[in-house]
This record gives sequence, C-alpha cells and structure tokens, in this order.
Amino acid sequence: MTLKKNTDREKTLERREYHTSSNGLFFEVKNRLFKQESLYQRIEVFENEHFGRVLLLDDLVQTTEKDEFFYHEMLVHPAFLVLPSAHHLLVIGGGDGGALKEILRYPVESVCLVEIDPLVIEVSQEYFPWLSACLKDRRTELVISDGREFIQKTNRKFDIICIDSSDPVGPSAWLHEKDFFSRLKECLCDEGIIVAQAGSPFYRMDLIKKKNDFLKSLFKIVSFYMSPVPTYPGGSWAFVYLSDRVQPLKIKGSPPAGLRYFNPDIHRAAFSLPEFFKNKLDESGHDKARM
Ligand code: AG3
Repeated sequence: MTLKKNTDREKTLERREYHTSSNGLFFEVKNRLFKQESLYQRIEVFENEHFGRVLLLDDLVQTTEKDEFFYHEMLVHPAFLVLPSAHHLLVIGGGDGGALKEILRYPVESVCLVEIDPLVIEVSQEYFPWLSACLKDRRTELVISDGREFIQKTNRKFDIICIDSSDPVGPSAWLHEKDFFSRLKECLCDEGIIVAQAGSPFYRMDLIKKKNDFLKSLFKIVSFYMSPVPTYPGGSWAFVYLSDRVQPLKIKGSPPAGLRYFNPDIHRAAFSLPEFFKNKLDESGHDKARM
C-alpha cells in the first residue's frame, strides 16, 4: 500500500463518514455518480479506487462493491445453515438487493422485500446491478412500503425474516425498537428465525445491550454474532439471531457454493463473543446503577 502525502490529498475530492465527532473513515472520490435527496434520505453513489462503487445514505456507508459480501453473507447464511428448509422469507429494508442475492442462492419459494424508498431501488438497479438483478427474479415480491405499516397489516407468516436496516436514525429508527420486534414475532412461523443487523460493538455497545434486554423478554433464543465489515464503523459488525425453537449452533444444512466469507467454521466462530461484549450483555440493572 502506498501512502500519499497530505499535500496531494488536499486537492482530491473526499467523502467522510464520522464515527465519533473526532474520527471516522474517508474515501477519495474517483468519480461522482449520483447524488439526490429522496423523500426519506440523501442518496449518494461514487467510485473509489480501492472499494469500487460506494453507496451512502445520509452520509453513512451502506455498501461497497469490494466488501459487500461480508455483510450480506453474514446477514443471510447463518439462519439457513440451521433452517435449510426455509421457503418463505421476508426482508425489511435492503433495497439495494444484496441480502436478496444471497437468499436466492437457495431453492426458496418466495421472498418478500419491503423497502420504504423506491429511489434506493432505482439507484441500485442503475449502479449496483450485480446486487439488484435478483429484484427481477420470479420468486421476489417487491413491496414499496414502510416496514412498520407492512408488518402491522400483514397476516402472512415467514420462515426467516432478515432486517437489513440502516442505523437507528431517520427512516430506520423504528426498526430498532421493541414494538417492532414484538409485532415482527407475530409474522414468524413457530420454527422461524429473525436475523437483524445490530450495529457496531466497538462504538455502540450501549445500544446492543439495550436491544438484548428487550429482545430477551420477547424471544427464548437471543444470540448475537459478529463479522468483519471493513467499511463499517469499527470494522467489525454485530448481528442478532432470534428464535423460540431453533438453536443457532445446531447445524443442519450446508452453505451454497460460491460464497466468499461464510462457511460452517465461520458460523461457529461468529457466535463466540469477545469479553467486552459478553460483559456488557451480562451487566444487570444493578451494575448500571453503580456506574
Ligand atoms: N445496512 C446496514 C448499514 C449500517 C451501516 N452503518 C454505518 N455505516 N454507520 C446495509 C444495507 C446494505 N444492504
């Protein structure tokens, strides 16, 4: 890797995502491809020399050409490894199509994808066709709607539900709340599994702890797991696995061919959590009061 001198960099257009008020991640912009304010958020696509195409929503990195596989594989394949018989799926968010692309590697019967922002879909179809081509698959049912409204109205049940939300601000905020998960449970088959992205363990362990506490009052099995995602804050990301019946480490299937990150060893390892993570989850209300 060659480092450029600061003086060269000053001339180059950059995009930054702040991770705290004093640090973050920057990308040099090789080509500006798209920038528009939709009804819900600011959508931006540019090209970076190393990461290829990058999608930002409200200045937060959602996906890049180079590292999307870590996140999308880890959102989808752990649930299938323990529930290979899943046929009916629901994805909330994920209008870029990345999670859907992973799901459609299996012989599922239907996937309903509920995305609030039609412009995210259009942008992905234009600039990330390798993710979004599967939106046209005959098994895909695309619903443009607020996830909240959809789950409040539907009486359908799903085997696996994937929550591919953004951070708990703006249009994604409700997708991190107790009421959402409690209603979502009613859309889940008895043997079903929900998997949701759960944020940065390094920066937002407080939010993960809060989520853990309310999720435990809703589901018998609440298991967090982790994966690297090089362009997300902290470089390592949390996901949460929820079920009443299916244990996350009882492997029953095998992953499809062609994956780049996930395999059964990664699956087992991903559910092993570091000390700071386990300690925070174990903290009782009493410990908190002392701090
Ligand atoms: N959804 C999770 C994005 C979280 C990123 N957060 C951040 N950069 N602060 C990604 C959607 C991809 N399908």
